[in-house]
Amino acid sequence: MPTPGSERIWLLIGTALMALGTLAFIAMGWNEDDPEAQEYYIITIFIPAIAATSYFSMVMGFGLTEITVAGEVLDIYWARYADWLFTTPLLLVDLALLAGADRNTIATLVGLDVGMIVTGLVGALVTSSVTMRIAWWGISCGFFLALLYILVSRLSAQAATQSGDVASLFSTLRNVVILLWTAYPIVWIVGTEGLGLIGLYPETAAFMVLDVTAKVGFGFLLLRSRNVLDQVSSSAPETAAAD
Ligand SMILES: *C/C=C(C)/C=C/C=C(C)/C=C/C1=C(C)CCCC1(C)C
Repeated sequence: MPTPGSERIWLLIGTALMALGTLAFIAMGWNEDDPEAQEYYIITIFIPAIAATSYFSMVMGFGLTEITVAGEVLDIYWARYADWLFTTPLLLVDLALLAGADRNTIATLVGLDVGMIVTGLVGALVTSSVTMRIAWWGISCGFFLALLYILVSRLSAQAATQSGDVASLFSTLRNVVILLWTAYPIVWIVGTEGLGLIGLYPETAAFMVLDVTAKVGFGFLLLRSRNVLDQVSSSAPETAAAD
């Protein structure tokens, strides 16, 4: 039986892996001098860098608050949401750049994403009742479903006009996002924030594995395809800046 606070081991491992991911991406981008390919490196480096600081704040107990719901004390790691508020839009911008998306599509994706994270945070902090927490989870899932819809419809249609290699890298990364991101609301609802079917120890481990895969794993898949990134710059001439 894990003792209270023992979930911090996973937070410590998360901090280390995010920091290593950041350093690896910096090293991978060091010799990139095409400004448009550099965009991907800059965005993708910030993702694990932000997560590393958030994880560190949770290890240190800063990103943690205690709330009482129906007489039960819950440990809520609010710093996750601060991390996700910035890192999930950056992940979507990476995907959107690959797809050669227009500005409206990017704005729609980011808006839905911010809606999802902010309402998820409300769900995590509401103390009135478990039902009310689950209602906010449901609202957040609504934003998430709309986001998934834009990913598979509009964004995929735009990616299909890109060259074969770019389109195929896009679909790989899009599928990784759909699969991994769908696990988050499930972990949340079975975990301590929701129904409490699993404890904080396994929940923290699950979020750590998901976060590292969705950020560092995603980043490796994207940045190792340097020849593909060079093709995007030539095939998608700054549509967003031109209009
Ligand atoms: C690197 C961090 C990532 C990719 C985080 C993704 C987070 C989500 C897709 C969270 C979704 C949630 C809902 C859809 C319902 C409410 C609870 C959340 C915030 C966990």
